[in-house]
Amino acid sequence: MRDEVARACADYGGSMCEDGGQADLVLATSDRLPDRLRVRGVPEDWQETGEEFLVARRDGVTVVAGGGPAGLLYGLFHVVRMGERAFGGDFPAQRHRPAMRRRMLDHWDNVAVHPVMGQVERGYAGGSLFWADGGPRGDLDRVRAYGRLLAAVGVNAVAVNNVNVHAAEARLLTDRLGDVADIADVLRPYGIKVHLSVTFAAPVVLGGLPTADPLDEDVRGWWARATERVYEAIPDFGGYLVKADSEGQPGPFAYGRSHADGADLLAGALAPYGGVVHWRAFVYDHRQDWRDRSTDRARAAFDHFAPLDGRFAENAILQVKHGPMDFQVREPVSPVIAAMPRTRLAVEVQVTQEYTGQQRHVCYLAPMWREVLGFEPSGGRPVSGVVAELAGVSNAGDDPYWTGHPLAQANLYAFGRLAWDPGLDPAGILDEWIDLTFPDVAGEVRAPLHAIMDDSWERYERYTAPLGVGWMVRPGHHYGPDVDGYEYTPWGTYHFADRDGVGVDRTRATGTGYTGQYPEPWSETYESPETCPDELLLFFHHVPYGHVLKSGKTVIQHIYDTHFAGAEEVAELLPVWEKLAGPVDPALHARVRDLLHEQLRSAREWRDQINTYFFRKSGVPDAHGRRIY
Ligand code: GCV
Repeated sequence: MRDEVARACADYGGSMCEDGGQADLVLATSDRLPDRLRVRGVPEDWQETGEEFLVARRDGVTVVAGGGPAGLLYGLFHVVRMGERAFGGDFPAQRHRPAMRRRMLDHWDNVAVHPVMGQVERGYAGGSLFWADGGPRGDLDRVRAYGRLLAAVGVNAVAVNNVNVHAAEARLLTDRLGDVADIADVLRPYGIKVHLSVTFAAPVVLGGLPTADPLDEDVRGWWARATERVYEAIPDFGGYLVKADSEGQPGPFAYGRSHADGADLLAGALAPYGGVVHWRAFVYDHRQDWRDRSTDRARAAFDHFAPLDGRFAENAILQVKHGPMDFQVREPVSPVIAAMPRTRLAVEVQVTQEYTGQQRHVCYLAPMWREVLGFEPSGGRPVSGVVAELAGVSNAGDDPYWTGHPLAQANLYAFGRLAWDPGLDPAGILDEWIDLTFPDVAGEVRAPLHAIMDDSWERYERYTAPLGVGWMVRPGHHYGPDVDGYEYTPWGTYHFADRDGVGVDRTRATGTGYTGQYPEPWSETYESPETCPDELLLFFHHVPYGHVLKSGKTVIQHIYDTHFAGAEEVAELLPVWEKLAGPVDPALHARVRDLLHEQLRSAREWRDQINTYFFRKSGVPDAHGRRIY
């Protein structure tokens, strides 16, 4: 903390004193605040976890009182966000505390370069910040800078390796633990705990046991001993993150055990030390038969986990992807969130833009996350009130701009801010990011950046897969259009387009029954094409191309119009960005310009492939006679 303030003084002027005498900014944990500076007007019990802080200005002195060291650090960064407002007129005490108890970034970073997925699975920002070519990357200064960046947005937990745990990564739990401890030491001053993705098969692959059965005594003993050693090396270790029985990862199903059995095994090992296990609900059959229309991947998480509600240990957190599929540009909110009131839940979002343009397209995701967190699954409580935690798959790497696309930094920023306060307005968050990122030219860049970014999520949706149907991406790398790429595959991701119509019938009446996983009012709302929101129509229903949307357009005309419009809008971004050539650093400007050209090329490709595909399938011409191939 002292270093942080000293650095600010060195960069911007001012000096530090230890007794608060003549200072115009006083920073102290509340127990060390002199009486005369005590912040008044707040209840005595305002501190709960040490992450809260108070800020007030009285008689020309701005006081930040932290509930603990982390709260103090967050308070300092809050003052930075406030800028001059923190030192204008007096203002009464404001209490700040995070809505989400854990605000966690999961890195899908591999220690050893994976032959297909590379150093970072679904990473679009260069290499890993932690690992390179089979070992630690060795640049702890960069890790320190990352910790500082994350603390500035309130992130307090980081999982340092991929949930797909391969051979080298498995050993982080045992003989490579020192590498994890080094990262933990560097992140600790920033209030960040380190978590580790572990393989459920660890007792077999690392311990040489014949089984990883969660009910086996030797297996329990192995995990207890392994965990004891972890805490010897890292006393404040956060816990384990597990992807089990999913996309080839081992899990409890192999032993005829449930996922509650699996999670509780690890929760039991972690409990004596206050650690937690994050157990992912991303469990589905990726070896489906596309001919079988009764199997529905969207149903899987609910079918597996809802019956287990109440069976998870206190320190087990079920981590649920925000939608039932896999981070598509538009999905309904996962029905698991409303179905497990007796289980601690974390909702997982994807900050890395796997399906939203891979950090080559501008796609500001805060509006999507705001919508997810504000959705009321049942009984008037928003998702943000139901779940205790927000987890995000990190979009950062060793790229000089952290995130590949410089504007994708705003997603990292927004993730932290929404985890802290899910009620924040995405445009307001963007303003904060603009002020902090372009402090000298914020006034000049603000309007153009809002024009480019505010609507970028829905713009991306307009030129890609329509009306909630999702996918239509190139299998494997997931960039660019391939309408039938997944259609006849075992992955369970279909659109069922034929000459008459498109979409997936997930109704109770005639489809897979998925709508029945929602409580009222959503089970009814989604059941009927009349009440289903347009943007999710094809997720829930198979409809004829002539089906008329609430907008008054037919589905086919909507597809044509949005694709022409989306690509056209991208073309309009280029001149907007060109105007920023003066105020913005030339290298950053050039990077974004190149990426915008790629976005335009890709948007046109999407437009033409989607429009051509549906024109050829349906035979219905565009009402406006535009060019379709
Ligand atoms: C880490 C999707 C991605 C995978 C990812 C998986 C998951 O399937 O394409 O790369 O694996 O989600 O969330 O576990």
